[in-house]
Amino acid sequence: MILNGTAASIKSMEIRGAGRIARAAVEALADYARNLEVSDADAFKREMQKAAEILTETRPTAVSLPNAVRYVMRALDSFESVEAAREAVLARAAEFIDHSEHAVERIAEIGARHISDGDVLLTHCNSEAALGCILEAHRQEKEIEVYATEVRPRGQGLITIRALNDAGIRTNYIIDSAVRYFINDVDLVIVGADAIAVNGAVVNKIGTAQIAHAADEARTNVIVAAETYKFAPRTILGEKIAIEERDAGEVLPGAIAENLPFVRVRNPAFDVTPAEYVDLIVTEMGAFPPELAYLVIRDYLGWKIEDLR
Ligand code: RUB
Repeated sequence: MILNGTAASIKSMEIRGAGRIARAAVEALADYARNLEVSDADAFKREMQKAAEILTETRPTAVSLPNAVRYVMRALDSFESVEAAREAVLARAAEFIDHSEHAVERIAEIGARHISDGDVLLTHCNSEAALGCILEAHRQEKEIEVYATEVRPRGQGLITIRALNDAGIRTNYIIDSAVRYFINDVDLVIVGADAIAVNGAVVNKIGTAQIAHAADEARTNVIVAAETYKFAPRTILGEKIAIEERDAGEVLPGAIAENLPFVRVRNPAFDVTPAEYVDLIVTEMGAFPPELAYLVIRDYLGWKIEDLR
């Protein structure tokens, strides 16, 4: 069974990026359901709930993870036998994965419309949704150039520049703190999201807020590419999105840190960009300003305030 392996890989970031995390968790849940041997339907539900918890506890910020797990687990709201429950879980898991893959493709198509021939783009971290838009614009033969950040401390920028290089896109690789230095050369910032709150605030890789602020000052537009399952329904009730703080050793090796008893390393993995610094959110349902986040949660995801209490 792949459940524990997937949970460990999400924690260690071998599997990373909000969309990939969601799909991997759903695949692990489906695999668990396929192999679960229990005598009755209640035991099936209990075991599935334990598996769902193991997966959702791996990383706290990407809301795609609980949203995806919840989507699959709704199969267990009502069922009559173990076999019926198993089938329902497998069907919903397949549906989610199919939806997710199509969503990323659709976002690429819609996002590419907002990239013009001759544009210089800047992206941060490694987002398959954001990168999808850039690659699609290139595929449409728009002449583009990209600035990609390094992304301390885990270096996800390296994955991004490899993909851009493989596509033959002219790319500038810069350290995170060089963004403001180059921002006047940039026409459009395009990033992904781990979560989007009801007020349109975007949670993404640490440093995104700083980049959006620099972009705002330079009058450079900021686009966020995100599937609808990254919207966080519970933020309607004022629930905050937890920001993961990772191990200090990712920033400063233990051997150095232990000689600095008065120094505490802080390592938040994400930050919050207020809606006022975001011009457009591109989802598989279309592109809209961040102020309309509530409509996605209510009309598209179908959450009502009653569901949240
Ligand atoms: C990844 C990150 C990405 C979003 C969106 O952080 O911040 O921008 O998850 O990615 P980490 P995608 O590397 O810590 O997981 O568009 O691929 O879902």
